[in-house]
Amino acid sequence: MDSGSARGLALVSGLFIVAQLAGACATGVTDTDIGEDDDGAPSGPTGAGGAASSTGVGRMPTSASQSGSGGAGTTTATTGGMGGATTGTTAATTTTTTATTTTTTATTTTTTGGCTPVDVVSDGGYELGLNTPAWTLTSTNFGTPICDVAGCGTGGGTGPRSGTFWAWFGGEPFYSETATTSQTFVIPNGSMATLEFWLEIPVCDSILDTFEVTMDNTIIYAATGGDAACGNVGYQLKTINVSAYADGGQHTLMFRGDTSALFLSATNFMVDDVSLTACQ
Ligand SMILES: [Ca+2]
Repeated sequence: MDSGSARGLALVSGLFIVAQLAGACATGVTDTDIGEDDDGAPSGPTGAGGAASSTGVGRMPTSASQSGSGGAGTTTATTGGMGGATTGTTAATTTTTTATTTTTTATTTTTTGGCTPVDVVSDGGYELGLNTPAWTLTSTNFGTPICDVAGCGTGGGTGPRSGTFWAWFGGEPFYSETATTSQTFVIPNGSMATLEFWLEIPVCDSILDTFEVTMDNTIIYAATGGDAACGNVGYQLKTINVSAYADGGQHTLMFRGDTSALFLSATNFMVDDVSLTACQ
């Protein structure tokens, strides 16, 4: 009797687990919706149930009802909490890298001998919103490259790496799109300067699509729609030595995406958490 009851109980439990798994699979289908509808209707977090058509990777048209320029306080808070980037001289970008970078801070600070690291980029996390005054913004189709999830969707990617906003280059399945964010600042005269930014390329359409980072119109980083990172969800840190520009003069940093719609899909270059750290 007892063993029979136990088996019966096990069978019921097993059926319950199967039912749970089936439920989990059904939920997973919803999650396969990797982008936004292009019809302008907010799809919301529920998505379209995983149709996964080629248009699903595009960006929603920017609407006028965006939440706008909130979040400045968030930027300040996260920057203050960081303490140092990969080189240890950066005032950091986001809380998620804190564990990695904190350990290098003390070392580098001492080895640079009196260097006072300063991040010359304003609003490097784009948290001042869709029309952040810290950056000069252009976009052929969307008015601004700056996105939040509510306005743009995620294009198959993470969305913001930190905070609420990030810069999305591309995202247009049917038309050519050129988008830029640029900023001019003075890089102190010193021995070193390091540019860091986080890049994600969750979807690619064509190798002809390009992403470039320039300093004074000189390309210092480039990727294409044929990049090895295409299709990878998750931001990757890019670190570029820009010490050649540490001369006390003004310099202009630009992020630029040029994407076509060759195969009627989108290439999505996502950028967040930009910093340029120099000694002064
Ligand atoms: Ca951000």
